[in-house]
Amino acid sequence: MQNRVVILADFDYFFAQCEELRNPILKDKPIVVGVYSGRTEISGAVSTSNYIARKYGVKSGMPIFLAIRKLEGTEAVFFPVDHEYYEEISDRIMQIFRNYASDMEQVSIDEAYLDVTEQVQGSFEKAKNYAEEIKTEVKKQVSISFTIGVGPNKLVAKIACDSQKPDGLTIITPDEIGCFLSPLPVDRLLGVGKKINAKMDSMGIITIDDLAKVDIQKLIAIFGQNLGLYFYNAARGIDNEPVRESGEAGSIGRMGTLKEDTRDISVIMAKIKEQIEDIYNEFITKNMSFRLVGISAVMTDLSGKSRSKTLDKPAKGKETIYKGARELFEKYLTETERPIRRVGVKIGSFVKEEPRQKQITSFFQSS
Ligand code: DGT
Ligand code: CA
Ligand code: CA
Repeated sequence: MQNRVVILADFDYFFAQCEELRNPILKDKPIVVGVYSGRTEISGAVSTSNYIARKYGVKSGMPIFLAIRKLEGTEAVFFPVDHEYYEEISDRIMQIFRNYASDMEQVSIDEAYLDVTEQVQGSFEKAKNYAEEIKTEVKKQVSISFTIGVGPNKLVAKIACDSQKPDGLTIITPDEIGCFLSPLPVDRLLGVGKKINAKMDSMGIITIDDLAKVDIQKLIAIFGQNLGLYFYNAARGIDNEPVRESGEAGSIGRMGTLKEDTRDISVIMAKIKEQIEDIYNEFITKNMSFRLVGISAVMTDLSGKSRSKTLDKPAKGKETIYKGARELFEKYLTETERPIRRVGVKIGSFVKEEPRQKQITSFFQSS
């Protein structure tokens, strides 16, 4: 079998970079984005900050008053989190990613895996140019920088990505996995949180190489069958999890900008119809039915709304998506007077005809 080529893209200092994008004049100043609890003007926590603010010691999760103290005497600017705006930018980038990958799995608002095996014919050399091309295209269209990790699977791509930020590009070929992983601390592996890290520490397991030297029976005895086996493989950079579109959200959706702002249902549905074609092509490969149809709309002031409906029984047809989306848009248009700029449609609540394969992430729920 040909080896896979998997990319993980992680947007740099994402919320703060979005604020830079909308206020370019602030680019050279420390920028902090925070969740304000509202009790006092400065109570709350730092969500993220740009790299200039990080130089002064600002970190995610830190109380805002502490960030203010660290940035005293600078021209630092503070923003409240504007999730809708960040999501809008994230959606635009994810949409571009889709054109570059056979499969894309969005992990969070600022992270996605891309399976590009076919696009680069399994070649890591080609993957380097390809990754650069994606970065350039996103910079051109959205002006956001991000970091890419490339590896033969998701596990290696993720650790590669984390190893050099911001605006990084790290490629780990199958031959390099051993040297790359060995010296890293075990908590760089997904699934090694505080508790497990402490446990491993007490067993003298500090690096991934230490972990790779532990007997599989011992790992299973200590961490259980699933997790033990996972650690055994992870320490060797083995991971067969596919890049799958439905991801955590368990839905397939598309979002796009209308040619012009409108409230005309036929214009909206023409766009939605294109998106349904796309969604449907992806959906039929899954051997599943869906129970949910949803729409979203972004208005001219960039405010956004979503609506969805649950079907009486699981469905498989394109027409059902179209009919459901049309119903939802018709109803939605009676609720607002503003023109719509962007529209999207999704299906979800999948019911599979065969039992689902257990996903790695389900092992971690108890840790
Ligand atoms: P990076 O990737 O190191 O350049 O920086 P970010 O800011 O993109 O960090 P990342 O990828 O860990 O997180 C993505 C977004 O999630 C980030 O822009 C804000 C949010 N976030 C991260 N950590 C925290 C946190 O501790 N609290 C809150 N409220 N939000 C967070
Ligand atoms: Ca990030
Ligand atoms: Ca991230």
